[in-house]
Amino acid sequence: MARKLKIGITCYPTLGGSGVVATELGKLMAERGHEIHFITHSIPFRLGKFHKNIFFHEVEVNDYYVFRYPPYDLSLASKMAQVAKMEKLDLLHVHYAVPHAVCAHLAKQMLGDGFKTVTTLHGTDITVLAQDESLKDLIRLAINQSDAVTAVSQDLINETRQLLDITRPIDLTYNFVDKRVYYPRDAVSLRADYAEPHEKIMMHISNFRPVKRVSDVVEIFERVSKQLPAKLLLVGEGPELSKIQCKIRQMGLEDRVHFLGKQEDVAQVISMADLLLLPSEKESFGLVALEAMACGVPTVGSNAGGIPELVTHGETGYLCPIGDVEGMAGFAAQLLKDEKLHNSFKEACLFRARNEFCNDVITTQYEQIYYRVLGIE
Ligand code: U5P
Repeated sequence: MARKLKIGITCYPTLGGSGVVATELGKLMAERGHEIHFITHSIPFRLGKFHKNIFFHEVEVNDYYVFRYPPYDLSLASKMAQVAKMEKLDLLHVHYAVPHAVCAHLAKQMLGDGFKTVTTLHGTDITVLAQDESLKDLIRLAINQSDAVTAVSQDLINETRQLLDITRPIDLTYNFVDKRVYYPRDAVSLRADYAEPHEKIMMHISNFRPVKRVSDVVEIFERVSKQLPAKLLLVGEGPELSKIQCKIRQMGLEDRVHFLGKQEDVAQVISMADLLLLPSEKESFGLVALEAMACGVPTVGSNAGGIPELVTHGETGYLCPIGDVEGMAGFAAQLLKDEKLHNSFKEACLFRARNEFCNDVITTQYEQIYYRVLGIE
């Protein structure tokens, strides 16, 4: 049996796909007997209950008065090196290239070449930051200096190569969900709080950023609700929320739309839905579509970024070009009107989530990458 590792993990500990996946991965690695050290500015959201193999090291930033901007990146790099030395870490796995991979590179300089780093690209770090010419060279350096680089979709790998002119190998490691948490939950009584038994529930879950095109969600819903009795549940919060509330009032849809705010138990909430809407402009993976899939809920959305790698058009959902609200509404209505079709999509969702994106499969892939960079067979 291969030896147990001591792994440092740095991620954005707040809500958002990359932080969720990094935290879940740490928990799963700890269950496999590895020792996990989170090095972040606050305790990761979703870390949950105590685990004897998980430790948390807080990065404290010195805000000495001469600093116009407190140097978080330098504090993080120093903390990484300090924890690596003190805890005898085998490697550091950082999620997000900027600034985490850059800090890991600095830490490596302090520790010597024997220390290994793995970087996972989650999307925004490449798709947004790499467009900024002033950061391009720095991101390229961080990626090239990592001992292994992974990305959460083939689309993101292609984009990274194209935008940053990167030729080094990048492993494809899809995001995953824990099948012990994400499965179809009993939601009969919860559903009754929001919809009549004959009504269908459509749902959207996001951070309400412009890139999620929540306005399209409302447009799609309005078209569908002209064809069949339906309710829309909106979960999460973010900058576009008040604009969306306003739009819903203007369209006279208030009595058919419910705002649930930020929710922690997404598996329970999503189990109420008959359909998830994800019409994003850009999506490197689309974690909520996977969470929905694992709970037996098909997705209707856009074919942006990595979504087509996750949602199989005509089997586990339907995808249309970005902004094609007519097309998405047509497919959504078709699926919601036909119970037999809906059931077959539900079965296909459960099968695909369990087989392709399950925690066991993806955790093993990451573990193999760790052993590979450490030269352990
Ligand atoms: N999320 C929540 N609660 C919310 C809204 C979102 O836990 O109220 C989670 C989603 O379930 C998903 C992540 O795991 O945040 C968002 O992923 P992404 O859309 O940033 O990829």
